[in-house]
Amino acid sequence: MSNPASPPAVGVLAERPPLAFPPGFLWGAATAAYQIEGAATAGGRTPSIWDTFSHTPGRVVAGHTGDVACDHYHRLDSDVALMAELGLRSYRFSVSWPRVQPGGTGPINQEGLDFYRRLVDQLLANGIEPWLTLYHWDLPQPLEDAGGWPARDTAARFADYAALVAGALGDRVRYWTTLNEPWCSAFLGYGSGAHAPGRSDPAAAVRAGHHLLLGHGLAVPALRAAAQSEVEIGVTLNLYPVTPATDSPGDADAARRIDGLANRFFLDPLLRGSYPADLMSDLRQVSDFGHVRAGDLATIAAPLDLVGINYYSRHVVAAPTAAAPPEPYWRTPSCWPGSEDVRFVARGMPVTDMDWEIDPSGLVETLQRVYEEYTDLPLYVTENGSAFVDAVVDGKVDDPDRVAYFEAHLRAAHQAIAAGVPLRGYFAWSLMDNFEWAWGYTKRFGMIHVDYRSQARTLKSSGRWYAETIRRNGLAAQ
Ligand code: IFM
Repeated sequence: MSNPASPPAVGVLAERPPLAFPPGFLWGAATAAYQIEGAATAGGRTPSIWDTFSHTPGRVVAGHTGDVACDHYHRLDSDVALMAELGLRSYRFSVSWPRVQPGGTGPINQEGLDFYRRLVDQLLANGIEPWLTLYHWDLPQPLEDAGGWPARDTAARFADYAALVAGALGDRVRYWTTLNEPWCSAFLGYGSGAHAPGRSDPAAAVRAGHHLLLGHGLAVPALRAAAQSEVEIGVTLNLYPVTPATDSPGDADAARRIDGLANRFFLDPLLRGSYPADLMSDLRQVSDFGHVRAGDLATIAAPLDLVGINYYSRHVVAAPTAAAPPEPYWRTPSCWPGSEDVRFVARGMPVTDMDWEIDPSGLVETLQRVYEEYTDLPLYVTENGSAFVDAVVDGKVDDPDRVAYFEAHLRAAHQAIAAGVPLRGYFAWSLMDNFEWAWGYTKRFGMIHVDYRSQARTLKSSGRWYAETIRRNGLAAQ
């Protein structure tokens, strides 16, 4: 007699059940302006900090720049046709600030704006919900010259820009994200210097973080007032579960510190209206938080309609030791002011081409944490994806590792929904291969392969798989 509790006989694979997502689940793909548009000087666009940075020798791998990128600016029609082919329900893109408001102040640049109006209209015509991010790292260079994000005035300039764009597109775009991943803007841009503008000054990074939050808080009501229809406004954070490598008190404290800098620095002001006391104490050698003025935190905690979460991996950390191994740029000590001595530990799990450990359970944890500890607002995974080395063979790109990554993370997203998390949508990163910041074009995240010489687009097998997932509104049994 067979025992019902015993595992399946050898050679019989347990079938994974099909998973249906809730009706109306928003299936999307995401990109960002500097990573795909190119046309760096077209239509009145002026330089952003990423133009300056990428043109500075030694800053980006192989001297790559976003001058041409995927030339999306000139290929809008055919790119939207590809989105329609994928069956996307939504497309998350960012507006290039220096394209629509060259220099970062003054009136709107009609030619720049027209590009986004055409994009939005074409999306709508194809039944694709536009999702607009106002700031995905391309600060107009003159604003950096005037002090950049460490300067308080930049927050006010951002709110003006938000109102300009909302006044122009608020009648047709429903979903708005103010900032994408302010941790990166603050701590990679001004802490480690691995991202534009390439400054390495921990105190400036902390001020930048605050002024990004303040800019968000000022932009939310400005945007709502300027839009001529009902809009849903949120912010996108790149969140990481932070796990101690062992149960030692030292490792637990390392995890607390990194969690403070990576997650709570942003979540607490936005959703609780305060900075965590332990974080401020950890940062006391770096900043006395004298840049925080009365009323700032109430401004930052402006009521939102949704929260966007970008999830890629987990941080596993340990207390300092004398010999810390070299780390990828985003784990360099200068990204973590006040916690420079914490060690990031690799667990030997499979990694992507970014060297990021593949850990879908971290997505469930992150979604549950935000819901249980911070907010019952609708949540969206506004980015999730993986870089792998892809090859075009006989005109085709087969990328089973990326399919497996998406599948595992969508199973995790479904698990979170089943546990009660109000997750309303998922955006694959990325629609197409693109300029991966300091890595230039050497890392490919796309569901569409881009040949940067010919600009030919090839749908990868992950793109076909995602299209089928959208069509089914869920995952098939395997
Ligand atoms: O390419 C980036 C994107 O711009 C922001 N989130 C992470 C992605 C992969 O590194």
